[in-house]
Amino acid sequence: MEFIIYEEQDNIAIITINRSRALNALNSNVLKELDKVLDRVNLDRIRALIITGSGDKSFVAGADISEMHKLTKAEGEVFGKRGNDVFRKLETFPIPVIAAVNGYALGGGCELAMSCDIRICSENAVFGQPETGLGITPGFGGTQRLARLISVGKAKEMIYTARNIKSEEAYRIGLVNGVYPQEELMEQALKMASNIAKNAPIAVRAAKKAINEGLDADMNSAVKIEEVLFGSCFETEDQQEGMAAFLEKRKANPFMNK
Ligand code: DAK
Repeated sequence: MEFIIYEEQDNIAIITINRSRALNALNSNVLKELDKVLDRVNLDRIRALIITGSGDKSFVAGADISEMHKLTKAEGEVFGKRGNDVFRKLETFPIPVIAAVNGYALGGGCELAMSCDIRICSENAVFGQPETGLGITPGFGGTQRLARLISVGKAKEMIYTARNIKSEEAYRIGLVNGVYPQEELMEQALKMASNIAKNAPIAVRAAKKAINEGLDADMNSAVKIEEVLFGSCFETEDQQEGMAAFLEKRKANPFMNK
């Protein structure tokens, strides 16, 4: 792949968007490669995924403006669909995804981070949806996910004014879970991923599905979604081992994803 670096550390996968000459901006090829690499993650073995950008300046500086500026309405829709499809794949990816935002996360970059389950960032990170200043709306889910993740008023302010925010503000408004010096960011992302990976994978995946699907439903349907997913964890080897270890006052054996 030209624009994606894929690595594994034990049961954690790391995807790096690597197009540093354009601050990792997303063109059609980057989106295609991202889509492909997600299909290659071995979900029997990998328990958490980290997404980051190459270098120490930018996570992703948005969709590629040089590719977008000449699009027709029909082509714009195709480009928007390509981004939306891959971001939705990420959002519904069976295992947790952490965005390690190592610099600019603008436009499509902010939208990519918001498609992940959890965001942490470096001190120099900058978030924003600058699209209205370019004559377009956010097109990879930004109008929807930002308004769901932070307050509706704050999301509208960020999108209407196209004002970027720095890492401290992103933390204060709940867009990111933590801010770290650049050199500690990956270490912190890996630490969080390992803390996830040590828990029962079937339970973690069911929890992700319950939270995501429940947020799209009314409360009566949402608790039913939870009931079914809760039930699905029983009779698994990991549930039996986890509970037996508690009752026998011993440390549980590593979970087997069974
Ligand atoms: N696209 C293309 N190239 C980009 C880019 C981008 N988004 N961001 C940076 N680059 C390129 C620059 O053109 C420059 O290339 P060269 O001139 O060296 O060839 C190189 O990266 C370094 O950038 P700068 O020289 O500008 O670096 P600075 O440190 O001075 O500034 C910056 C960094 C991030 C503040 C600045 O580059 C910047 O403002 N970049 C654009 C950020 C931005 O506006 N991003 C949002 C893009 S709009 C839709 C689908 C998708 C979308 C919308 C609708 N539908 C189909 C409905 C999504 C839209 C967006 O994401």
